[in-house]
Amino acid sequence: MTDITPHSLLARIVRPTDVSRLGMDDLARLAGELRRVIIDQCSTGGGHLAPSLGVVELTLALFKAYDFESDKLIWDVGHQAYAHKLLTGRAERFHTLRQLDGISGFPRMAENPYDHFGVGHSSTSISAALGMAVARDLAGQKHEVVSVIGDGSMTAGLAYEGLNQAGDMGRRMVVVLNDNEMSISKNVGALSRFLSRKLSRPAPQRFKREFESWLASIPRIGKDLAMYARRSEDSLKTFFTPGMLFEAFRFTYVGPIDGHDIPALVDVFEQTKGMDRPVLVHVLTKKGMGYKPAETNPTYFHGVGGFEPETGLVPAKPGGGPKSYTEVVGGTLCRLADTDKRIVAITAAMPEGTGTDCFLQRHPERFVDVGICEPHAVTFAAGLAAQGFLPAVCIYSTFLQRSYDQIVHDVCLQNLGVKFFLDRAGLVGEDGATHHGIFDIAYLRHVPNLVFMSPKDEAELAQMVAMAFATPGPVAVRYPRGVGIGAEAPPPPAELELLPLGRGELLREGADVLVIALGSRVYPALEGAQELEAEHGLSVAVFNARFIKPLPVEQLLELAARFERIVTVEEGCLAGGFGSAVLECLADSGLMAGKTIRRVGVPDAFIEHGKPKELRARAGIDKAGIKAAVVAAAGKKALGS
Ligand SMILES: Cc1ncc(C[n+]2csc(CCOP(=O)(O)OP(=O)(O)O)c2C)c(N)n1
Repeated sequence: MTDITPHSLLARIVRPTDVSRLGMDDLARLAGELRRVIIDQCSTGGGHLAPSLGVVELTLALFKAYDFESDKLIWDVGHQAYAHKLLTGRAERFHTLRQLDGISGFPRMAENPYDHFGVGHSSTSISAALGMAVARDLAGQKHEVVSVIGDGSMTAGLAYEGLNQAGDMGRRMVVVLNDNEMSISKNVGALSRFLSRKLSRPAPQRFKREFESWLASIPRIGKDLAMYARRSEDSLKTFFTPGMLFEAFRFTYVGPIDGHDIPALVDVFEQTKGMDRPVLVHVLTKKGMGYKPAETNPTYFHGVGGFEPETGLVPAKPGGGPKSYTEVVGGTLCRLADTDKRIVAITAAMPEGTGTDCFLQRHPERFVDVGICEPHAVTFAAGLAAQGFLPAVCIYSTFLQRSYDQIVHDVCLQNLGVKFFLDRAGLVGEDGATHHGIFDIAYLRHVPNLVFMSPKDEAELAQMVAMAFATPGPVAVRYPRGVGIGAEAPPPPAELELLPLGRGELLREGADVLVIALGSRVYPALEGAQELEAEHGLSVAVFNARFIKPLPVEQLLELAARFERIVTVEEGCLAGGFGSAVLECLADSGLMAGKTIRRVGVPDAFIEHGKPKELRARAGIDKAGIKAAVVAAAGKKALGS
């Protein structure tokens, strides 16, 4: 529980101007208070601790220098915005962070007038800031526009599209590059190396000196060249510092600046205000700053569940529980790759989140972290597949949304053997609307050549991973966040029985209603069916579809010929989802006449944050929701008539 004492500075702050009135000493004190509240809250309710701790001083300096009553502030990803939330009238409700009906873990325009742009997916801030700068100029207004983007988020092409346009348009805006050398894990990519502080270390400095003296040694023109290089705007200093890159994008580069030095930051932001052009302020911060456990292990504390605040220790989980779906995919991929040297694992900045960190340990030469650039990950995989490799693209369902065109145009159109593993498919919980993986069925099931499946439990998931590599062409598997149901451990991959393509399994016979369930909803449907039998005497059959594409058409038609009342169940959006596919199949086969069909799935609305269990209940896709739909489909029969 967050403790904000009445005597604290934080208790007196409800809007940004309350911060800008404070002197430097009070700002330093406030930084300490913010850290304590953020650590306390994350220790009980979980959240993005390390990113938020890293920008406490930066946030205060921005609030001191700018007037966010009129100036605009856009956080990239928004997982670092807890101090921002606490300073904008949400301290009282901070204990509800990420909870059902509480405040969101990310900035949201609907939540607060100082959340100027909603975020969750990375690398959008520069584009949005440019849009706001152009809107300001069109409207004849004068305010400042500031965006804050991390070095990890700068690995996405979208960030460069924004820089490219912003530099060309030359509008007044400030991009703050929050460089902590980390994404969730260690940051990757050539830019990350380029930004690296190693630039100011002896070797490159010596290289600069040597380069200058080499220039000077060129007969006749050398001395002039060296002098020109030293003096000109494109001087060697600029050339060999991060400024070079941003100056090439026509940004004025300022930095690097210590991102924990509030007076220095305020000074720089005040100066940039007079510049009528795009400016990039390069700020160096430490992820997890001010909390030793998070400083020492920023990857673990990037996004955490509960922990012991004094020590940072995490309560030990009782051993021997079911494995997570993520672990099953990572483990199965590793073992398949032991014998099949064509398998390459690809992650977009989430080795731990996708379980591919074990692949990195076991097969480092065939593991690639491309950074936060899901579209590139897919086309990169297509290139590998075109040369006979079998890339496993492991990306959360929500982030794969970005790669739709690459999936269609680069992979499926060419029928390339890219295997997609969509983690966190379904309602993910506390991260909320930006992170739920509920659209993948709708955005993939119409793409030709793709085989698309979803397992009922972790054992079936292992079979599907093996099947993905035994099936030619593109294959996708979707599976939920969290642990499995405790299904019996599958045999080693080589001994796994391959599933028949496009065939599901009838798990429960029945006479009154047929439930056609997919993936995570199969077991709730089974349990619901058992309860309905006991409670209402309803006889409910349950079919595990397994395949979204190709649909188990033959079996569906046989079953549909027997049942007048049908319920489809999925953990995905109803519009264009699995139930829609079943309806299309029945309609196309002329089997709709006289049938009562209900679809259970996520309704046409964005689902907010909360515990997965609470959200499934609210969306009507939990066991109770399934039972209600079956009862409704059964009609009079359910009432015993
Ligand atoms: C499109 C997309 N892919 C993946 C993620 C998951 N993600 C959240 S934060 C993060 C790392 C961001 O690194 P950086 O911008 O440097 O911020 P830091 O956490 O280091 O402060 C990642 C990969 C995301 N939010 N959006």
